[in-house]
Amino acid sequence: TKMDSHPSGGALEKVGKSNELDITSTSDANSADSIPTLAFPSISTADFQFNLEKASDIIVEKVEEFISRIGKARLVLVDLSQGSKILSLVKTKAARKNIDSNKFFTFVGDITRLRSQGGLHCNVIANAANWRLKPGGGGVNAAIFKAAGSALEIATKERAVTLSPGKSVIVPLPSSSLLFAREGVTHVIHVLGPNMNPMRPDCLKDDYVQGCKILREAYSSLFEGFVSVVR
Ligand code: AR6
Repeated sequence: TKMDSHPSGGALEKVGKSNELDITSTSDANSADSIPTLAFPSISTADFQFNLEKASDIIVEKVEEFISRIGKARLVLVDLSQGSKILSLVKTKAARKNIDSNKFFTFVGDITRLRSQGGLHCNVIANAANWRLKPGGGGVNAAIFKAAGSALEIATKERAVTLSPGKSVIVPLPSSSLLFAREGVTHVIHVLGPNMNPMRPDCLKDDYVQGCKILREAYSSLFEGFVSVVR
């Protein structure tokens, strides 16, 4: 496993064998821009306090399950910091399973600034949402609603008013949204993961049998949604 510094400043962490094609090479920059790409945060592992070892197993398992169904498209797990524990766990486990690092990799950056700051165009981004599908609350949800502006709130309300754990909803982003204009994001997929935080609604206490089942459902629903967008 190696880590490359991305031409545009972001850090691209590659998973897989080191002799694989380097997708960061500048000659690929234009063609790479048109590859349908889903950027997603690690669902439930910050505010919702889901165990990182278990979550990383589920992410890699679900990526492996869906990777053959996404054609030329790519899946990218994103987190804010270079020291992200979930990124390093997933990177190691994906490499161990020989998952194609051109189709799945990890990336350090703000999910609302992937193209403008990281040089990585992702036409679809996932949100770790809350059950009310409302802005705020911190984490990636607050960042995405803030960056997208009221256009996302309005478009979300047209699709759904609440979300159950393990489910997702695809929201086409109006071109009036800054996330569309600046980042080239055409769809936001809201996902509600299992909550293990006693301070938040629907806490599962320490029930990881239920928790893992719901997290698997959440990723299946997210990746199915992405497949339906790119098809
Ligand atoms: N860009 C990329 N990754 C991010 C960003 C960002 N801007 N912000 C956070 N992360 P969390 P959850 C990472 O807490 O655990 C909200 O209040 C973060 O480091 O956003 O599913 C909602 O309203 C972590 O790896 O989501 C819900 O109530 C991952 O995103 C609740 O939090 C998910 O962290 C959902 O909690």
